[in-house]
Amino acid sequence: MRAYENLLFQADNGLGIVAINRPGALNALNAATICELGRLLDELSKDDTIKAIILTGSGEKSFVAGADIAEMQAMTVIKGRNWSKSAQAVLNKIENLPKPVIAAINGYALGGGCEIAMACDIRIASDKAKLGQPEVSLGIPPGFGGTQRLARLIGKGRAKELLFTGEMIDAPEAYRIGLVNKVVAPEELMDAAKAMAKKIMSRAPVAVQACKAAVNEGLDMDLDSGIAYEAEVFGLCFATDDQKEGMAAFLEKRQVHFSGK
Ligand code: DAK
Repeated sequence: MRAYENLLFQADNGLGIVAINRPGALNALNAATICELGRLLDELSKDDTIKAIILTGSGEKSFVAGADIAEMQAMTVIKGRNWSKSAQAVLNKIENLPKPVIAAINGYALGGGCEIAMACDIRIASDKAKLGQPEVSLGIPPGFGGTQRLARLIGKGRAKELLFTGEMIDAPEAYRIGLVNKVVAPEELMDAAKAMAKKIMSRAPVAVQACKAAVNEGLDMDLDSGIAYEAEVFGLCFATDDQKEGMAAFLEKRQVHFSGK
């Protein structure tokens, strides 16, 4: 694994733990960090020893406080467009990674930070976390897919309220409206994220991958097409050893041992 300037990486028994690490800027995303994150995700995607990923922010105060405003302010149109394209590609990478990605939201998840959390499969937040899309206060709309993913996650009306007001909400409110899956005490955050990842890692990896693909692809289709897509991935799983093992273990009343094949 290469060294990264603005990311910390740790492998823990098949779990890849990635922390965005720009302590002087509350982990705000500059172009270099986005670029590093893209490279690390490519490596993790190909690394068969890594089965699931936790994405968090380093320190106690912030997950990611958004895109780096100082860097953005000075952007030219061309630089802005290039940055926009590479940044959106990185979020798509998270969303489409063939492995589960859990966001452990340890503090501020604002603007691009909230958007990066929404690109993850599951969000667990510390009860100190604050989430929001404050871009309208800076004269811009969200640019990392926030208008799209937020509305899909919490519905049109609530998404518009958060987007139009730019207000931050606390973790219990984020849980109430379905923006995060779970809220825990700050000192329990990483354990809760690891427990969730380990539970998922104990299931058949190809089946989990099939669920991820079917939910992601299906949400962009009409119901009939989504159901047809589900039938395809369902059928494909009958070509795996894990389908045979899973069903045999149930019928033989023994513990299951998935190979990931
Ligand atoms: N960018 C750069 N620096 C930041 C930052 C940010 N987003 N957030 C915080 N910092 C820096 C502060 O400037 C400060 O630096 P120093 O003054 O110490 O050098 C340091 O981090 C500590 O911050 P504060 O002193 O402000 O800390 P407080 O506890 O008082 O306040 C806060 C914490 C999170 C409430 C506050 O820092 C804040 O409001 N930060 C900005 C939050 C924000 O507006 N985020 C949204 C940014 S816009 C795009 C894709 C995505 C985007 C845009 C385009 N394309 C693909 C085109 C995304 C846009 C955004 O995310």
